[in-house]
Amino acid sequence: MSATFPHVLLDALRTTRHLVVFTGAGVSAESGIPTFRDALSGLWERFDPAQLATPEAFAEDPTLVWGWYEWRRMKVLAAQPNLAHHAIAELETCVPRLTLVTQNVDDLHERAGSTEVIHLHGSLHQPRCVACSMPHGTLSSAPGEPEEGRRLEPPRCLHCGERVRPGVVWFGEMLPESALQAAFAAAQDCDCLLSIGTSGVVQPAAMIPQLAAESGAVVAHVNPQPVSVHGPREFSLEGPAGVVLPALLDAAFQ
Ligand code: BV8
Ligand code: ZN
Repeated sequence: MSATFPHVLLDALRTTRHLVVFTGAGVSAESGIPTFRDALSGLWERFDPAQLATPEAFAEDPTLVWGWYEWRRMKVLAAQPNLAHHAIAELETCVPRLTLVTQNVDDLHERAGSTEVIHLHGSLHQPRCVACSMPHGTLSSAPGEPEEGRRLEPPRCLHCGERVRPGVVWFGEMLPESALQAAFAAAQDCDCLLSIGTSGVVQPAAMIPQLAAESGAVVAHVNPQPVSVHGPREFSLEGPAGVVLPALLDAAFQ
């Protein structure tokens, strides 16, 4: 993609002291991981994700919710990081300081080589006891056949016998305080922020790009859909992250 990028953005990347990269489900789309809205395809399509990703849903129907998360976890195990994840990992070597903040619960950033990843919404790979919160480490690590729509009985905590739950932040649950504070601090300190593959719907994560813009940072959104921008230092780069990000790195650093 020999696209031209705004000079304000290229200059900001070349001279940044502290860059924040903020990602949503769209950065994993080209790895074949359905975005949150698409995640309810097939047999789950009759459910609303915001209804299924809640403590109430798990309490009411643990086998349905656990089956959905195990299907998603198997898809992540079978997936590979895409060119966007690799470009973000490479960005770490191009700038003095990069803070990566993700809303995603997959580990594709880590598998692409990103060294520090702030997970605002937890991880599919950190199940814990619903009662005593003890981490449950013995989930199968082989990507099985992700059977869509299959109910699964969650394992039992080895410490207290209660059910194990996914290690994600559900709707209505607080985000991990330290992760949120670190993300807010980075957004207020940075001089450039790339927001990649997010619909900017879910709070409080969606505040991150706004905080950066209000602190004077240059902000660019990477999304196949146009993102509404405000002012001369905010940009919407339309296209898939796996195409736009490698081109942006080439334009800025080659
Ligand atoms: C909280 C983990 C406060 C789970 C997720 C009523 C009741 C209760 C709460 C609320 C309420 N109303 C509002 C709220 C707050 C609520 C909220 O924001 N709701 C929304 C729906 C309005 N927030 C919360 O509940 C949060 N907690 O507020 O607690 C509180 C206060 C006091 C006491 C107690 C609590 C917790 C929110 C965290 C929820 N967990 N994930 C799981 O994954 O199962 S959020 C989940 O959805 C994802 O993590 C993601 O962040 C979000 C959106 O998912 P998607 O839409 O799929 O992804 P994304 O937004 O990233 O969109 C995809 C984008 O990619 C699109 O724009 C698309 O165009 C683009 N794209 C596609 N392909 C590509 C691409 N981009 C680039 N390249 C491509 N190739
Ligand atoms: Zn327990």
